[in-house]
Amino acid sequence: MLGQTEVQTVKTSGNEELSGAFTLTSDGQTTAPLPFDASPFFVEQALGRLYAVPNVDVTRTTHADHGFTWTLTFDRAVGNFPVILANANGLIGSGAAVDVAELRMGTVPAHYGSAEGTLIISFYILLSLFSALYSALYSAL
Ligand SMILES: [Ca+2]
Repeated sequence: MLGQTEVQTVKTSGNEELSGAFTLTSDGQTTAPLPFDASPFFVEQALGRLYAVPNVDVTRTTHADHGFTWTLTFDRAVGNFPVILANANGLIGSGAAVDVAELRMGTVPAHYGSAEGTLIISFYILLSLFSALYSALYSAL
């Protein structure tokens, strides 16, 4: 029943050690420059300033191609979030690149906001009322 969180990865890479900075864009809004070695907290804060981006948790790992991978886990309620755009223009180093990938597509909870879901919930509320009434009557006998 619960929705699944969207997970995207932002991966910098190059042929040599990188320096400089890159930016991330969502729905036409761009972050402040993110240093090549930005902390997860820094990225989280920068994304938090873009109104189109919901709550996001960020973790960071290193890899062999002279860069980092930031893993962005989006708020459950947003469902399938559009892939964030990255701009590597400010990254310095041979072959410097930033790639964003959707690691897991988000989904909203089943029956979220649907008439069917409301009906099911109403039915369970009625059912529990009846069973409470029945128990009360039964124990009164
Ligand atoms: Ca998506």
